[in-house]
Amino acid sequence: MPVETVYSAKIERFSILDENGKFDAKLGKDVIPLDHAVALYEHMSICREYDTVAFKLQRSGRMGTYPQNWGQEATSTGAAYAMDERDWFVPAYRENAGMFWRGLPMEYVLWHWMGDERGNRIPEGMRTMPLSVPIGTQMLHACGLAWAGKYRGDGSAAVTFFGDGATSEGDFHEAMNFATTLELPVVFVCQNNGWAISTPRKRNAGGETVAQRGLAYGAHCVQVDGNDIFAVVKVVREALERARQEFKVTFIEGVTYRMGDHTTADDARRYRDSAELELWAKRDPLARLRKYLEAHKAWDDHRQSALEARAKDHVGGVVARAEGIAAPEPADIFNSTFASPPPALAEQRDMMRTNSLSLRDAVRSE
Ligand SMILES: Cc1ncc(C[n+]2csc(CCOP(=O)(O)OP(=O)(O)O)c2C)c(N)n1
Ligand SMILES: [Mg+2]
Repeated sequence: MPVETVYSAKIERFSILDENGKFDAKLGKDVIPLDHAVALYEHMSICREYDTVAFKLQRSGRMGTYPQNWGQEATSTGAAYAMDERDWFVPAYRENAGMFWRGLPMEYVLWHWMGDERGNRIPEGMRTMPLSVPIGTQMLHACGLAWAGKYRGDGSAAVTFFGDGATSEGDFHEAMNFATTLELPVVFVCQNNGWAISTPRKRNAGGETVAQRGLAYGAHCVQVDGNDIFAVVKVVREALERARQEFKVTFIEGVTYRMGDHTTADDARRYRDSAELELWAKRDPLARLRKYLEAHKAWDDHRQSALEARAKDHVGGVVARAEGIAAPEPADIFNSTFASPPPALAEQRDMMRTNSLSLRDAVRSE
């Protein structure tokens, strides 16, 4: 019996705008018009300011834990830009910039991290899911949303985001299996930021690339420079066409880097080399887009200072709105999981109501 190759594969890596601002005119043709590139740069810059302010809110005791998105803005913004309104955006927790591009008011994410459920009630019709902290669960939700879209024939697709570490969770494999065998219009976007808390990528996911993890399921798999918004838009746009027209699943590995700590509860200096940070600072997604815009005479120092002032102003308004609403009732933590709570939870809720009432009465009577 001869030996035949029954399967072989390769992973292609897409890059259009490199870290020095060098642009591949052939691959990058018609991907993002110049005026849109300006709008995307302004958006990501405002999101960067937001991220810095959110970090300070936590440090000054005005918010709970916060995971910085710093350095990863291009992957989610590029994907959101490539999507239609009918598509579902299904994030983890480093996709603020993409959620905001979809139109989510910025105070919602602050409310979430302030422990207020109102941050998870996404405005009707936005087709954006609340951010997901349990690692991997959202990929299965994306499959359900895509399945519903396929059943209804509404032409929608679901784009879900997760980290490199999440690809070692069972949920990832179940979602890939589900999506590929049922031929669902799902695009899987892995933000490979090099780390899963303090575990480096090579220790949390084997193989040369993370992208190849999708091959076993029969997904179309590509790697992209996740800090290059042009390349991200191109691969997500193609993946959405593949999803809509052929119900073929795409797995995209966006190679990026987490510039901050894992969350505000972490100190990455304990396990990470500063040389790595310096290397990735040079690959910053905003800096390279600014170089591109300057080369096309669409940006200058004057516009930059005006933008920085506008970003500060805008984010200041967001914080005022986030802090300006009445505090939630403690018993509200029981109200957002079940339509009708199971008896054990109802009992705990009632107990909490009684306790917080008696606590309030005790304080008042003092
Ligand atoms: C189901 C589950 N297990 C464990 C955790 C604790 N946890 C929080 S973040 C994280 C690492 C995630 O790494 P990765 O998927 O690479 O995402 P990143 O934080 O790097 O964006 C872990 C294990 C969790 N939130 N949920
Ligand atoms: Mg990671």
